[in-house]
Amino acid sequence: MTDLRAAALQALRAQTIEIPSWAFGNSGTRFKVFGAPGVARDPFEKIADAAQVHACTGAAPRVSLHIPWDRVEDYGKLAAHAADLGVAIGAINSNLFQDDEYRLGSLTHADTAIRDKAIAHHAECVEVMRATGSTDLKLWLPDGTNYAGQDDLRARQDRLADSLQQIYALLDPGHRLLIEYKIYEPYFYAMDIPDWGTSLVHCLALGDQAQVVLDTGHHAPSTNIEFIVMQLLRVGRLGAFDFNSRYYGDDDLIVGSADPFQLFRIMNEIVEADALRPDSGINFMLDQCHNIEPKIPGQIRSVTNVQEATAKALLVDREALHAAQQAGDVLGAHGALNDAFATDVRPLLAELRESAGLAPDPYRAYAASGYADRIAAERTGGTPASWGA
Ligand code: LRH
Ligand code: MN
Ligand code: MN
Repeated sequence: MTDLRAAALQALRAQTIEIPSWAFGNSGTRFKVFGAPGVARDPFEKIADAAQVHACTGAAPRVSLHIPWDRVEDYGKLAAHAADLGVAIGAINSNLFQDDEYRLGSLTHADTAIRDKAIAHHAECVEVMRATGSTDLKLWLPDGTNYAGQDDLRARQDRLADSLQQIYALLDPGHRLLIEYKIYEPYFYAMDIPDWGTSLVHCLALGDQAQVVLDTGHHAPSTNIEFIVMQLLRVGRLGAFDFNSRYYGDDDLIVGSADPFQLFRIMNEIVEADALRPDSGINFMLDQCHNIEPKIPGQIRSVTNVQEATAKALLVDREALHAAQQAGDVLGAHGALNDAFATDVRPLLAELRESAGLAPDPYRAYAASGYADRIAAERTGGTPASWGA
């Protein structure tokens, strides 16, 4: 147990979680966006808030950007600002869902001029990557159809494959194209990348620099997500997670809040495949919005929830687990997982933070920092950033 604990501490020390800039803007549902005091007004302030999450947790050193929401004149300046605050720019997310021309599709559109526009947007994103030092281009395709027969499903896949080839050709050697899938929304009959199989088929056709992104909120209820994790790991194509929690659909709630056991099972597959190592290439990102709760503490809670699930997965007695599996001991094997899941890992994580010179409880450390009052007083005037701008 002491060996396991020491190994867990070492692995946790190396774990990083990437946080999204859009978590720091005002967000809501289609019914209401609630404003929050001190909310960031521009990408520079979003990065400053993200840096607070890193300062308190020591585990969130990168921030994902979303273009055009985080469009600025000088990306070099934005990256330097991030570096000054101790964080770096992570994945660059493209946006294919807010232009009128995309009503019937973007990368799948029958009109070449509209497809070209959508491809050109990715050229802009690759320029942002070059200017900021980012290596991940993340593409979520919002395209789809609402009615059977509305369009030719197969022709749409062919047009998509062609568009993706053109985007892939824009990448530099150290870059990756991360392709995200989603079962439904904004279209409801057929999304053009509805599932991991479709993402994977396109990635395999593109080449080694293309990888799948698994957003935990993008599946049908009762989907076994850890099975997908295992399968993508087997074929070396799990590029990243978009972590969040869901009860119904794409709820974007705090990861680990709805079903901590599911998060543990996911992290268990990661640990089992030895894919927690920073060089495994898996980007553990959050994709969340904080509609009613305060945003910076919401991100801190998310990071600590991922850390707790990871710590539990690291504490699984794998020798006992494998021996029970081999012996056909159903409940013994299940029990090995349950024992780890039932462990209170908060003292271990407190020890991890203290050994790095941090406060043991990042949530309290943030509350005591006075940052929330400071930004509420300082960030007057200007337009608060919102999820979509
Ligand atoms: C789509 C999605 C995708 C977007 C983000 C804002 O639902 O998960 O990752 O880029 O939300
Ligand atoms: Mn996502
Ligand atoms: Mn989503």
